[in-house]
Amino acid sequence: MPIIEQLSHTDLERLALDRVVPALLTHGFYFVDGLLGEVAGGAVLDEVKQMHGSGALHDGRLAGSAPGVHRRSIRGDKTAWVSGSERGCEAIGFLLNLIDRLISVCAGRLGNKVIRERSQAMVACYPGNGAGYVKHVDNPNSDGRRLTCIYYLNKNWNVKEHGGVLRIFPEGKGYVADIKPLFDRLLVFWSDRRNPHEVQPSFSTRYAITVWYFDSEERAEAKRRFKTVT
Ligand code: AKG
Repeated sequence: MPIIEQLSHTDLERLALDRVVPALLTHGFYFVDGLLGEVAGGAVLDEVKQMHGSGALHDGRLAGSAPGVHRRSIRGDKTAWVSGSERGCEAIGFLLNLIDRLISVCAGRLGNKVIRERSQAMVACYPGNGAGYVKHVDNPNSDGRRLTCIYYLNKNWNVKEHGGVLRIFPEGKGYVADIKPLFDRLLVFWSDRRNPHEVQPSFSTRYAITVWYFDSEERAEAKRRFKTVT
């Protein structure tokens, strides 16, 4: 049964405390399938397709790359940033609210960091032309991002044909984790150097929505640093 149809506060707590928190503390990442179910997940997908179709997605941003480096050789996605309260983003707003609730239950159990705020949501599309995103760390230099949450939206995804695997290289572990970008799957992982990752070349249109939750102290410090630099 889709999780959303049975998701009382107790169920959400159980998911957070019995599954997400232990997996994060042990392995550094966790994914859950069937988060919203067919109907609500489908509504999110429709909104994302609508955004894509209307030209709202643009080339993904590159943080501090060397001059002359071709953006598409690093990341080939198209993105847009939304709060979830925009017209036409109601289902995305519903998804974000659910992820917020889940992470707020986890937050107090993930060490002594205060995790309260998050970024806007990044809606991303790899257009299926073989583009991916080279190996990188979301937060290599203490910009405040603590947790990365990615919700995937791809029905009938066949890795052999479509590629698009997210490969995580957990720091100091002798294995990699290959995550398929499957419809209605939510992935959570530490945003820092513990989880270098790459998106392998994608040969079909690949949609995802990402949010980052902040360590309040590190975020405030990063903002102070940024102000003194500019
Ligand atoms: C990023 O946007 O930083 C990614 O690594 C994308 C991950 C994914 O879509 O699986």
